[in-house]
Amino acid sequence: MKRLLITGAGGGLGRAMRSRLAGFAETLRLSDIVDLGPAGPNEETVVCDLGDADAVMKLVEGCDGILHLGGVSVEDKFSKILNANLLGLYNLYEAARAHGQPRILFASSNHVVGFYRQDEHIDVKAPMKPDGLYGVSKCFGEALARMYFEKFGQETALVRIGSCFEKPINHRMLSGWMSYDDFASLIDCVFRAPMLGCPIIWGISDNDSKWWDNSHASYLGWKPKDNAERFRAELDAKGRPEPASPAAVYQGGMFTQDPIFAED
Ligand code: NAI
Ligand code: 15L
Repeated sequence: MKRLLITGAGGGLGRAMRSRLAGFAETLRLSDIVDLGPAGPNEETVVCDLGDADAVMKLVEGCDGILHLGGVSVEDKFSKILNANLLGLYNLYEAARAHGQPRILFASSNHVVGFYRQDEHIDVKAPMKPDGLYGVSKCFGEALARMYFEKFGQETALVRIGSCFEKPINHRMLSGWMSYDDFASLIDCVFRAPMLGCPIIWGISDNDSKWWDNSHASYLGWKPKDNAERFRAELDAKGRPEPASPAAVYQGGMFTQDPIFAED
């Protein structure tokens, strides 16, 4: 690939992928609303608000692929979610349509199904049950991507990331954790696949405990290697959550308890 755009490059996943994807494309175009520091070899940095349509149009020009990580990543005021996750996503897809439809990996979230219980096993046919406005914005993102696929053939991988951190930090993440290395290998599979389409993919490692079934996406050849189970003893030593606590009941955990945040 000549040029891969990474939005949200200043965030947790963006920083973790920046180093892992260094050799993935001739040029990495890194973008965020925050300063990204000096560009390294083969890097370009662009400060850009996803809500700014003209800026996003320029940002996408000349890119062969887009790793879309940018946006509000937890529950927040609707105005913030509206700008970054709804308007921002529309701007991105319109820019992609204008610039040759580069393949997109959209960082969706487990919070589109956060109100399923942890004793339920679901696949991608399960109706959405978002657990807050943030989750709703990811439902919007998935629907928008699907519309651009059906109408224009724009390919997108809709990756419902569970919890992608260095390691799982609570018992809930023993099921939803995805290691950074497994995410990097998923990105590789998504952008190298001869045909992608618009699949929903659960972004999880090969954890012993699983709520989500990825068998429909086996054509991508993604084989996650890590397993959250090796952290169980460490987490047990810190104490288990109360069985009736939302952290132990819902797939979305404590996100199910967030209020609708008031605007200023
Ligand atoms: P993060 O919050 O660390 O990074 C998001 C980045 O987006 C930030 O650097 C922020 O400055 C940028 N951003 C926010 N509003 C923006 C705007 N209006 N214009 C341009 N950039 C803007 O989040 P993280 O953990 O790196 O997640 C990356 C993506 O993956 C997010 O879309 C998140 O919703 C999604 N995700 C992450 C999960 C995880 O476990 N890390 C789980 C599920 C989904
Ligand atoms: C998400 O969607 C968030 O972006 C991330 O910060 C985590 O909270 C993750 O879900 C999770 O559910 O653990």
